Amino acid sequence: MDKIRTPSLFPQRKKQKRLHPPISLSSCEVKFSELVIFIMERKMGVTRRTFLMELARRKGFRVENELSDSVTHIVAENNSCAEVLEWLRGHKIRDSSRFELLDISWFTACMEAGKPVDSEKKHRLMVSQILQSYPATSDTPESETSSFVAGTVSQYACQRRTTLNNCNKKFTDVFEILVENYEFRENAVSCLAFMRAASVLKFLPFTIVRMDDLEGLPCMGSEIRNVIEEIIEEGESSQANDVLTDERYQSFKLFISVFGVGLKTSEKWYRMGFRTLEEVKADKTLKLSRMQKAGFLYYEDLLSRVSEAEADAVSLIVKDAVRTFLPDALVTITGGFRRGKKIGHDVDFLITSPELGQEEEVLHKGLLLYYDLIESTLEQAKLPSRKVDAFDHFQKCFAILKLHLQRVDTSSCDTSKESDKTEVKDWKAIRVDLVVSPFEQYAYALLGWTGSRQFERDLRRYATHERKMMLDNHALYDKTKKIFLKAKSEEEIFAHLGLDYLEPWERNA
Ligand code: DCT
Ligand code: MG
Repeated sequence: MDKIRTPSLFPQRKKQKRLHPPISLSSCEVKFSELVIFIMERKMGVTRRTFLMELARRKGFRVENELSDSVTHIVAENNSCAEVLEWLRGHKIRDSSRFELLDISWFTACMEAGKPVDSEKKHRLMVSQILQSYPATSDTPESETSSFVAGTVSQYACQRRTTLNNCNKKFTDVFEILVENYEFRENAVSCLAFMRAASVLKFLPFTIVRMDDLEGLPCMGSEIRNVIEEIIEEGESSQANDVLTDERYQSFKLFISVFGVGLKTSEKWYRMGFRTLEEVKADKTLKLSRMQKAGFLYYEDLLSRVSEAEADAVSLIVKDAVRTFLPDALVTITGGFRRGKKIGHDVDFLITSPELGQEEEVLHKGLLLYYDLIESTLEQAKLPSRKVDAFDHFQKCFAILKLHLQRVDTSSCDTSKESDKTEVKDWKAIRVDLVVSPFEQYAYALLGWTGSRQFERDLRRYATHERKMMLDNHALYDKTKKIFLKAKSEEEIFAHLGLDYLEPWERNA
């Protein structure tokens, strides 16, 4: 219940008589400099707006006459979020994410309190996620803007437009630590619960500031709520802090940071008493796989993550190399970079061609520092796999590519004798995944390899539970009609599933 009685405090129609003498901005001391308010005149009128501005200034708030760059809070009365966004667009402002868009009820609460109050959900002008992150253009139909209703948030990530604009990072970062730890301890139930909850929080167009904000949202069980509550109240999670100092977590985290080391090997090394990578490397009796040897050899480079510029450079090389052998090949970047991420742990590619046959040649000698080729098992594939996390049957190659960096500036050391001996490393090892798909499965492969993982999981779960269909990276099977549904594009697959199309950058669940 909103207990604030707006009319009694601020008459909608102010009488001509001024309640207070006009106060100039300079005569009021700004007490709350952390926020800068702009009050919209639209539907409010000049007189009421002037009155409210003066009142706020007298109470120590900073209120701007114009919508300047410093404005942080926009207050509107009797305007929907869509109307405010439209008005902003009219003022050449396309990115509304730098403002809090608030109803007059928030302003009223501040005036009553005599200080800024946290904006609650009821105060915020909400809009669907797509418009929060990708401000509408003037030709976006009004119908696309809608109020945020928690009860309508789907439990499936494939029905939520999730961009990289995460308002709840402080919660999801903690959840990621807990998820990892549950993974290391093979607690699949809690692992999944926190992954799903993190995905819902990433979707929200606002920051959770109180427990009430969770009302109506899916995937918010008591285990999740307890963690959120502690973060709201204490600013941190004791559970996550415990995990971060846990010996098993720390060791596993180190071990899996080596390319080729998964949970099984980590478990083994931990049981053998190893706690650091130095200890592992020092044990000469240990048999490392080829992949793990490469992982240790290029450890620093692989740990340093891949930038967008590096991914672009790798993309050129891969396209060039692939087209040497398959001139009409289609090479598409997938994974995180296709979803708009600026950084990744690898670069993923999907390769197809109307005439396949020589795909092994993709493994251009001299280009790859390491590769592990996994032959296609397509002939074994029948119905789409029932397993949500199952591997597909495509021929794929987990590789490490030698990326030559721009010429390194050696001018400072070219006269010293020492420098002659110092080899300047002018390349970086980059993890690359190459997946080769038959032409007719390309759309399914692209959808499957674009991710995110949570998006893929929920897409399959949705197909199974809501549509009685089976989906994997190769095909979609309708169990009722007993037919495979063909698709030439991702859009067609979404349509087969009866889902609204989500762009790759809206799949960051
Ligand atoms: N994928 C999947 N299930 C898996 C592994 C991968 O659905 N078990 C899909 C989703 C993403 C894509 O393959 C590429 O995988 P990653 O490279 O691991 O993920 P990413 O989103 O590209 O993230 P990163 O930036 O860390 O590479
Ligand atoms: Mg990737």
